[in-house]
Amino acid sequence: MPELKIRIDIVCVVPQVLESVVSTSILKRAQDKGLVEIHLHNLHDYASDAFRHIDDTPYGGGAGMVIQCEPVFACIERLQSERHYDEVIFLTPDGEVLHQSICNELSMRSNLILLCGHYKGIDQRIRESLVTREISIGDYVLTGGEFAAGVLTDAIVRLVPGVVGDAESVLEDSFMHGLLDAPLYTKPAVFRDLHVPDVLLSGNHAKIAAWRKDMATERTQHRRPDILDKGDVE
Ligand code: 6GU
Repeated sequence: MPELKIRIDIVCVVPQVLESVVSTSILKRAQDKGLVEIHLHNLHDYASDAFRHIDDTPYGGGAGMVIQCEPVFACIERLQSERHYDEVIFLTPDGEVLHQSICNELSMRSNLILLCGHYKGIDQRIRESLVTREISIGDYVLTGGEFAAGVLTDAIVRLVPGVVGDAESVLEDSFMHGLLDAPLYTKPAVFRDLHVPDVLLSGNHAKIAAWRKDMATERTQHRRPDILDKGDVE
């Protein structure tokens, strides 16, 4: 199998928000194993004035501040002069809503830039000249794109071969086959008077697989009928 490695550069206003996210747990292990590189960039480092300003008031008036072209162009053009990027993704509530299929697709890329907005938004010329794709993580509004970039990074990195120990577990997760996961149990078999379903203790793998499929279907019908309607169940 070819060695797959992904590099993600996150360009943002408050990199501190993401420092612990990228330096602990699975994201840390993925980097230690050399499967992933994650770099955080602080837009203030690319400001052209001594006060490290990166935003100003909107032309035409209105509330809130807008991130300026200069620092964003300086940061992204510097990165692009060092290597080719497959996508420059702007995290924004008016982007395409994130879905597992987008994560699957992005996990096969080599180099990605994730650009986080903050304040009211960013200058439209950045979106038109630098950004190749715009993604939202759902229909609600956050103060900035940092958490969204953390979510997207986590969802992509766990799909890179070798990052999650058990490849089967990644493939069986909720959404991968268009169904939610079946319920899970672990030891002990009886806790207080709560019993693990007998079928899971039976050792009959065919019966267990059939039970899981039934439970997953039932759970999906009940909680997310919209997924079943799409008909992408394998
Ligand atoms: Cl990507 N950014 C912000 N600020 N809010 C969001 C979002 C992104 N996705 C959902 N809400």
